[in-house]
Amino acid sequence: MKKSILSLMLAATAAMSMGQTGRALVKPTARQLNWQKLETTAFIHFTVNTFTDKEWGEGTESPSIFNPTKLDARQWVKALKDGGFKIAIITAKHHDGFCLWPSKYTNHSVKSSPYKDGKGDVVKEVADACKEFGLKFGVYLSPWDRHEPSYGTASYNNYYKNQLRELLTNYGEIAEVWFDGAKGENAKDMEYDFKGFWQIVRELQPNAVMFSDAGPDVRWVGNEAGNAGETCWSTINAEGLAPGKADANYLNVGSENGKSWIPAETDVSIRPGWFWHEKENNKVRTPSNLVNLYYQSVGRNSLLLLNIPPNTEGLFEQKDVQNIKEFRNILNETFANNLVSAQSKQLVDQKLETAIQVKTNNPLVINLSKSVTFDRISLQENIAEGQRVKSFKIEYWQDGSWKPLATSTTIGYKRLLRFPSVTSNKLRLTVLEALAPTLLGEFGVYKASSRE
Ligand code: FUL
Repeated sequence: MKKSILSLMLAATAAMSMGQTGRALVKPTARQLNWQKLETTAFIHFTVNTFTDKEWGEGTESPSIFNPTKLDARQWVKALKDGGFKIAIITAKHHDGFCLWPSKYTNHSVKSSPYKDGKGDVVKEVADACKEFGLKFGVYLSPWDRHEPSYGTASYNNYYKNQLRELLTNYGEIAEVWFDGAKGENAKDMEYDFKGFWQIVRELQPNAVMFSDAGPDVRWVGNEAGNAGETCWSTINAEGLAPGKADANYLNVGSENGKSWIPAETDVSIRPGWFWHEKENNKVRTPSNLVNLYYQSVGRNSLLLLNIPPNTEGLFEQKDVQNIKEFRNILNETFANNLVSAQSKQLVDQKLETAIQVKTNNPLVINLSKSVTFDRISLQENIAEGQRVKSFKIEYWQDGSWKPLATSTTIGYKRLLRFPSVTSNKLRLTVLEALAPTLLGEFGVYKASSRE
């Protein structure tokens, strides 16, 4: 294409996306947008720790202890499917260095274990089950490795890259790669070649999102308690951030001035630990506790990454299975019936792209189907065009006047509001501050399930 036409087109696109501050709005890539819409994804923490009752292995564990005699990855993935989770991410290698697949580059793996007489491949079993049940598949490969002798030398980066290549070439489509920044205080000094790692992922799995404290695609939410920031921007300034070296409070909230689109992922476990411990069998989060996590993550412009750990037999416990199923049933019940009038077609068609433009300080009236009782509101921006809303309020019509209902900050992909029931036939939304005119993609009004 001629250079001048190209630059004209680029200038036009930039002008359309200009925020009120005169800065261009930052937007997600297609892979980030697709990932955000998944809402709920799952972690599966499983390794030698499951058998030693530890959270962090030492790296000295003998592979002979890894013997899950009833392992059934189909049971895991079927349970996740019933729980409405869209990706399953397996800890292919945790900090102890034990590999759940028969890596060519070490003997510290399933191939030296009694599991299937050393012929098993847990990563493959999970990948295959995901294909069967229609889930996406992801891998966690810990950079910190307490077993591998080359750890602490430059050649460890090659070891890690080789393993990454194995995982990214032999198991089909990978939706997410998890780069954990955790590292023990007494760990050997080691400069990881993250740039090199990330390049391999882009080359071998261009649709996969990469998670780390600093992105490049998805960032840590800053805690493991299931709490995205009340205000949560998908944009941050990533300069100076690195996996394991980021300010947790900053990651929790993000920044309206952020130059990079790196949305927050909320990772949290269904139990106190990430790995299975018998003593935690009576500490499994209840369905309503899990529903609360959904409000605190997805409902604050983040994504829920819930961990469910298999036990020493290689199975999810029944309690965990039941609770994630019930979690989904409750959400389905709460969000089954949008009470907004069907006349507001663009706001109820479940398509973010068909958005309504809302000017700041210009109330938008939303009619309900009739006079109804409700206690939940869901708002969504068309984030394909950036995240814009800084604050807004909602009022409801009662006895001939507008009454305050809720005031809140960011919306982004989704904002869920909970409040005591009110009865009304119309609402109005006023955007109080925004980086550019709001593109309101969806608006939902609901009466929560009594089981919440
Ligand atoms: C942390 C790890 O140290 C935990 O063991 C767990 O894997 C969690 C998801 O990330 O950084």
